[in-house]
Amino acid sequence: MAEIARYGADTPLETIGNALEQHGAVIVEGLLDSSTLAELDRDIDPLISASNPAQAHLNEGVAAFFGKHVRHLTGLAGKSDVFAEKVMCHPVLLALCDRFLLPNCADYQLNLGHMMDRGPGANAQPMHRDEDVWIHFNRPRPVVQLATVVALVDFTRENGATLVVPGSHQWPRERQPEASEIAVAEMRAGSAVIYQGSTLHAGGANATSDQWRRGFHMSYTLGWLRTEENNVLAVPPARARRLSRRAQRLLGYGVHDAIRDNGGYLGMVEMRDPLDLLSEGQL
Ligand SMILES: O=C(O)CCC(=O)C(=O)O
Ligand SMILES: [Fe+2]
Repeated sequence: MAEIARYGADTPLETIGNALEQHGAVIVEGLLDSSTLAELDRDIDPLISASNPAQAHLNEGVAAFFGKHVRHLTGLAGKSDVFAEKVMCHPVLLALCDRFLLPNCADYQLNLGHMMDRGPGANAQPMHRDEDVWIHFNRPRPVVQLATVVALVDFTRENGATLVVPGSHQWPRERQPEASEIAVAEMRAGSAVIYQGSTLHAGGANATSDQWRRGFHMSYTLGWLRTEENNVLAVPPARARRLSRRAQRLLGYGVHDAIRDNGGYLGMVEMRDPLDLLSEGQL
């Protein structure tokens, strides 16, 4: 049975990054401490109970991918400041983004910040690569995405821990994993499985447990690519104003300034950086 390399959150980032580069996935144990988990629960509990697992989806493909047993909470940075500051801006996640994404852009951004509460009866998702959302971007291509599933409860094989195929970020696209090549990201609440956008993975089946498997599914991408969630609408200026400048930048309020690389200036308003307009009260 395949295994995912595991490290404590205080392991040197170079070691974690090297494993992520080599295997396409790592587990970081203890990324969030128990007091942060409790703060997140306080923000999330009242919202998730209003979420309907049988909600309508964008189209039949998306509906089949998620199924009818999963409660969703999207645009999390606009719903929980704790998520925005302590999860989205987590120093381990951002250090890994510096290493994997920054060589290919002037600044990276959040792609999506989504909570899935995968209930009893949830089927396994099909194996997929998250970066396939940018299907029109031909290969070979640089690393475009770093993704993570952060466990908010203990993830077990029974309750549908994320399935990951170590090494598959380097496989030819048509290669399918054998059962023995699929690892199960069993981990304690507060730990995270971090993987490249090109690594095969899937939410596991919650077939035999009576627990909701609650986790954040979030990812970061290059600052010049369109994001899955429209973060400046999910976190409009009135809400974004109270967040740190780092969080605002990750949400796409900052311009993507590639002038120093002989490129251009993306995302401006009134020919200025929206971050400055936000701090001056003009947005
Ligand atoms: O929740 C999980 O374990 C994985 C979710 C996932 O891969 C996705 O929704 O793209
Ligand atoms: Fe995925």
